[in-house]
Parts: sequence; C-alpha cells; structure tokens
Amino acid sequence: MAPPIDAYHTCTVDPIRLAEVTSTQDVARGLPAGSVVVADHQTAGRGRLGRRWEAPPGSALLASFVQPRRPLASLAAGVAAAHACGGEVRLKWPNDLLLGGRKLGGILIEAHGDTCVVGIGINLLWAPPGAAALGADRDVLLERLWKELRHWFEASAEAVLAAWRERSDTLGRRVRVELPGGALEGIAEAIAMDGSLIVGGTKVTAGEVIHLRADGSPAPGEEG
Ligand code: BT5
Repeated sequence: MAPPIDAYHTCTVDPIRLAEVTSTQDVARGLPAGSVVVADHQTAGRGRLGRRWEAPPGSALLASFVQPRRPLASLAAGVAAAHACGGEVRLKWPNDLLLGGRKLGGILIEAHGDTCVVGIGINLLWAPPGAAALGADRDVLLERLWKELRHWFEASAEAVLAAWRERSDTLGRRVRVELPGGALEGIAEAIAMDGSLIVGGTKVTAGEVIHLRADGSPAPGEEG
C-alpha cells in the first residue's frame, strides 16, 4: 500500500529553478531520483515522438521530476498530475490532461538507467488555440504535483489502474487510434493490466488516440 499523501506533508519540494533552458528534460537527465527542475521558458520544449511543446515565457508550469522507474509509470504520472490539477481535470489515454475536453497539459517520460524523468507541462496563463489553461498558481501546483507523484509512484499497479479508470475521459468513448499500419476505430472498452488500451477487442500499446462523437466526427477539443 502506498503511504497516504499526508505522510509527506512536512516535506516541501526543493526544485532547481532556471529562467531559460532548451528543455527541463535535458537538465534533469542524469540527476538523482528526487530531483526536480523547473523553468520559466523552454527554447526547445519536447512533446512525444519528436513533437514540440510550446509555452511563452512565464505562462506555464514546465517541470521535470526524476523518479525511480516503475511499471505503469506513464499512467501513474497521469493520475498524479490529474489529482494535482483538481477534480475537473480528466485523462486521455495514455496521459494527456484535459480540461473541458481540451488539452491542458502533457507528460513526457524518458528512462535513464534505473530512473525516469517525468516531464510535465501544464498551461496556466496561456494556451494554444483549441487548448485549455488552468489559471492556478505555479508554485502551489508544483508542490501538489511533487506530492502526488511521490504517492502514485509508490502505489500498487491495481491502485494506479483504478485511479486512472476513475479519471479517464477515454474509456467508454468511440475513439480513432492512429497506428503505423492505419487507423483503428471503435469503443475504448478497457485498460489492461499492462496499461494498454482495448479498442474494439484490439490491444493498443502505443498510438495516437482521438476522441470521437457518436457520429464518428472528432469530439470538441480534437478538431485541431
Ligand atoms: C505531450 O506530448 O503532451 C508531452 C508534453 C510534455 C511537455 C513537458 S514541459 C516540461 C518537460 N520538458 C519538455 O521538454 N517536455 C516536458 P504530445 O502528446 O506529443 O503533444 C504534443 C502536441 O501537443 C504538439 O504537437 C501540439 O499539437 C500540442 N501542444 C504543444 N504545446 C501545447 C500546449 N502548450 N498546450 C496544449 N497543446 C500543446
């Protein structure tokens, strides 16, 4: 069992704060578990699969947390971030943060030896067209994120999966999954024990998921 979050209430996060970096992921790489890097601005913020993460200076929470590796790290990070952001925020598989169906934040996990660098970007004062912003205080959110990450990285696989299901905006929806061999469309039925998504009976371990309306058109927030 993971310890209750209150067990950490006496600790506070002690991040490395930087004005400008290429990517907080680059600075955090190789630092020991427990290290946290925060920047006001990234000149080369990264998404997954070589994509870019954009945020004007001072407009977002841009942080990398060095964590011990664990199974389901990606879902654990998503659950932690959703909990830190508050009750309105939901998860799109595997771990996009959505507010009102629109992308509020993203998570990029890069493994290095026995640690992984959990990069989290959350829009606070600015969002690109079609995306959402939270308007929360950056340092308050950082502290909550750190506590939630510590909690969920020690939680059992069952607890992570149960919490992910509870926060999921993907399960039960019609989705399209872009796969290298073509697109798959169906209902996102379940999340498997290994964290893969079951769509129309097919197990999806990686791929881009697009939430659809019942008529098959992209859901609001997915038009971009
Ligand atoms: C992600 O990638 O969602 C992971 C983003 C992780 C960013 C953090 S910031 C701190 C740390 N340091 C880094 O360098 N990275 C991490 P992905 O699912 O690939 O989404 C990328 C796509 O989201 C882009 O191709 C854009 O379409 C869109 N996008 C870019 N900036 C965005 C923003 N601020 N808000 C919403 N969507 C955005």
